Amino acid sequence: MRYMERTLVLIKPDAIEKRISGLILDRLDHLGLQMTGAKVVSLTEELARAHYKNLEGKPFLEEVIQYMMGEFNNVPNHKIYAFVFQGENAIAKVRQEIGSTNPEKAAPWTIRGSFGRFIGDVMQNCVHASGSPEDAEKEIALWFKPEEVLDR
Ligand code: IDP
Ligand code: MG
Repeated sequence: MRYMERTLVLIKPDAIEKRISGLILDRLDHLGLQMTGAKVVSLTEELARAHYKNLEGKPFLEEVIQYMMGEFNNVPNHKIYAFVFQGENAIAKVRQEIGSTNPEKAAPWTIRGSFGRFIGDVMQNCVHASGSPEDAEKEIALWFKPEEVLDR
């Protein structure tokens, strides 16, 4: 069991457009983790590319960058909502609650299963959550200054 993990959660432009940020946070709240960071970010292409560096070479990378930049949704200012959650097994707990990457394959009761969809052939899956402790720490450092996250 992993203790006191931290994980980065992003609410993506499709979820902001649908006004379901509150619903998503409600589901995450029920996991019993501590929210230790929260902010509204105006996403730059530089940050989007740094965040998805591990997708380099994938055929859908440019589509994902456009999606994260809000080009497929009616959301001004390249807005993304970013959060840090902390607690025992935080990474697995959040990943389980958000469901599989592909919203059509995600279990129906998960966040992506409930609210994600394809618009044309663009996958819109509502949320990001870190996949491993190493990724989480890298991602939190990209999105948050140390003083913007409460101490462990
Ligand atoms: P994850 O978000 O579940 O960790 P990753 O494989 O890390 O999934 O991919 C990062 C993001 O890239 C996904 O959340 C999704 O927005 C996008 N993505 C992943 N696979 C595909 C795909 O096959 N087509 C289009 N977009 C994809
Ligand atoms: Mg991932």
